[in-house]
Amino acid sequence: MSVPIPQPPAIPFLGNVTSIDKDVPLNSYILLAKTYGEIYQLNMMGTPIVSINSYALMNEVSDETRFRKHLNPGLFEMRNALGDALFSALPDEPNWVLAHRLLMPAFGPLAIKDMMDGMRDICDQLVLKWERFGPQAVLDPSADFTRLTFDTIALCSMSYRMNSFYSETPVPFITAMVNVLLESDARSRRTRIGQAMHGDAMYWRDIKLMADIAGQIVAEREANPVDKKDLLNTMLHARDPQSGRQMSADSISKNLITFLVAGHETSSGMLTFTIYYLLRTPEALRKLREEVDAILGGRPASADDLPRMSYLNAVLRESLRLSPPAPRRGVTPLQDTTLGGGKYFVKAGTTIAVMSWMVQRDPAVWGEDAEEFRPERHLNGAFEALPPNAWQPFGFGVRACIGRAFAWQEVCLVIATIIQKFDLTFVDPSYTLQLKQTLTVKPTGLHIHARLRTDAP
Ligand code: MNH
Repeated sequence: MSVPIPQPPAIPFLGNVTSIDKDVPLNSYILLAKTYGEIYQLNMMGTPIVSINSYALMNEVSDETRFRKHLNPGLFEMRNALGDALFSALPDEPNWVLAHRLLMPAFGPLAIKDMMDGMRDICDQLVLKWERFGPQAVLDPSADFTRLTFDTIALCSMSYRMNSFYSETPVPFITAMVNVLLESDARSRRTRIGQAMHGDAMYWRDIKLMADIAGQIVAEREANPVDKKDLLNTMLHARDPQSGRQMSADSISKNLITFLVAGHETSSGMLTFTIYYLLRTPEALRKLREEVDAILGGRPASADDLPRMSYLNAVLRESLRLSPPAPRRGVTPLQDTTLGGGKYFVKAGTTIAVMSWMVQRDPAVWGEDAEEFRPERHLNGAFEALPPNAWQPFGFGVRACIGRAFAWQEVCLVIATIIQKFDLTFVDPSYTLQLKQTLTVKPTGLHIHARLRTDAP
């Protein structure tokens, strides 16, 4: 027998929309999960959204025979900018199938190793900046990591220099992107009349600005061809052996923008969360430094060094467990179904929000200290021995992250290099984690000092 899914009190017409925090929706979802438990349902202006918060339920929906990716309303609005490119495509859209098949190899293990020089180039720019600013400077790691990840994806996948480190304020693409992300989400929460009264000229102008920059990158490559199997050349020239199809100009533009957006926001959040957790946990910072010094000594990290740093890898796994920068994903049942062993009925097509932020703190998997940052829990084969689908910061199945290996190598390199070079401290030792949310979440208000180490090997 199924039981009703718990639902917070709703008001007529708008439903639960007004009870969700406008700036940081995640904070509301965390509170709701603490109040209602493993599952609850919201009514968003007439549309039901089911949120799931336990390992058991996430594991159940991680099954492509019963469930597939579903765009939540905010992501659906992002199609205004990203169309049917990889991230925002509907299930099985033809351009997704083509782009997925052609572009996966551009982010495979061999291709990623070849990107090491580009990654180091940008990482050195960050190190030089922090070194030159000196130990008194108040650094904003989130802003500098955004410069770093944005420049890295553009250089490594398109051989294009954004030069964000030479700009005091965010470069125009970033400003337009943040506006479009926020506005897409806001649009999804407005009524049709509310939207009609709310002008959208700036929204469409920002979308055009992003498309213009994509056009410029393509035009420069076409005027100056290079002999390289990077993402851009693959998009421009690869042909699907099965269908003989090539990507259209529109699909190239939308995917290029997608890679610039998806390729930096999350990795930048991951870097900032990791620095936060390390500063909060001196014991982990000390162990990490010991490992970095033992494996690298004073020399620059190579691509082969990074996987050998087991404590570093455990730190990153733990950072993504507690604070996945993409804190939820959407799925929907292919047919009317039940969840929780027959307990909860869910109609085909219903939006289910998988709250990985909550699930990855489920004591059933992680124990009573689930809320603590403890990299040791992933060491000595423990990570590999986790129950299936317990750790999902990169999503699941055919629609999982295409940039996972890229992000991992980039973040390993940057954290190892920073720890090798600097002593870091909080500017405000009483800082507690505050979140900022667009499509992804990252810490806000975090400031640090970086002093060159005097005890470096
Ligand atoms: Mn990434 C999909 C998280 C780095 C490009 N990414 C996803 C999904 C998650 C995710 C979760 C699945 C979303 C969903 O189910 O709706 N991504 C991350 C995290 C990092 C990350 C936590 C870094 C940390 N992603 C990157 C990088 C790139 C990238 C770097 C580009 C190089 N991600 C993508 C693309 C998709 C995606 C493209 C969509 C894939 C698809 O649907 O086919």
